Amino acid sequence: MDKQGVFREAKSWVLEAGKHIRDNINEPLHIETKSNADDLVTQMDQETEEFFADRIRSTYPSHRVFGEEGFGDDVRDLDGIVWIVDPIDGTMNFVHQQKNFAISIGIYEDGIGEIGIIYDVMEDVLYTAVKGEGAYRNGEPLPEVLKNRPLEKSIFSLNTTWLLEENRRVEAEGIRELVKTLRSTRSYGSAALEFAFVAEGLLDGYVTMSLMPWDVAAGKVILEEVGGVVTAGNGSELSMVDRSSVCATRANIHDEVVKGYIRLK
Ligand code: 2AM
Ligand code: CA
Ligand code: CA
Ligand code: CA
Repeated sequence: MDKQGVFREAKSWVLEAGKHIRDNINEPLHIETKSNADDLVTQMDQETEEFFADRIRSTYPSHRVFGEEGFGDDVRDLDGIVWIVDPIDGTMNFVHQQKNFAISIGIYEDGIGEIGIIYDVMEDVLYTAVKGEGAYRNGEPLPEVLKNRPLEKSIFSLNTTWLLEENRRVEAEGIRELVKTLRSTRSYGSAALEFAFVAEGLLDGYVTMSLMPWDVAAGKVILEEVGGVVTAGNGSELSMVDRSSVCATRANIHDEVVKGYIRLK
């Protein structure tokens, strides 16, 4: 793959799609629900994914598209070049807040994350990485994330769902212990932005129990470029084809979090 060429093209499409969303942010929304009443999708999610699928297919006919809203291909493996696309990550924020959402695109070649792009649309902040070439925020290099900060002085992003006893995926007691150990927690409602904030050093970690490949594909490439570690909640390799738990942190605390606090059900 001509990584620089594909990266330039992808970046320009992301900025174009983001501008379209910004320009239409006050237009009435067509909102539908998916798996349940709180699982929202809008026409803008669908239009944006269709925009990427059309551009990718006409420019790179051999590449495949793996997207949340169904305009891509039926992807079950990562052979060849696959664009993993979340047209709007944080749809609930998009609907309720008209901010705090992102476009997320990860481009993988034979399972290796080569390009990551996360665009905070309303803030006009673009996080990018090409594997082996560092991560950037609006074109400025991001430094390696701090290596020596202990868990007791760390801030993690964490959804309160995982503190509820009845959740299906993780032992809540372990997560409560984690909350007690940490300095504090935050919850932003956009997995892609939560990855970007860890890469930027605003957060020290992001732990969550149920994400899809399009939530994490770009964030993994970006965070790994600044020395972060990204795995499933049990420390195993993160799946880029199936739903997974996620532990994404600075390197020095990753093992401690996975082994000491996250007990998957
Ligand atoms: P979305 O807005 O693209 O759906 C909110 O905590 C985060 O979880 C967002 O990144 C959101 O992405 C994602 N999310 C929402 N519903 C989800 C689901 N059913 N499975 C996996 N991720 C989900
Ligand atoms: Ca969704
Ligand atoms: Ca998402
Ligand atoms: Ca989405």
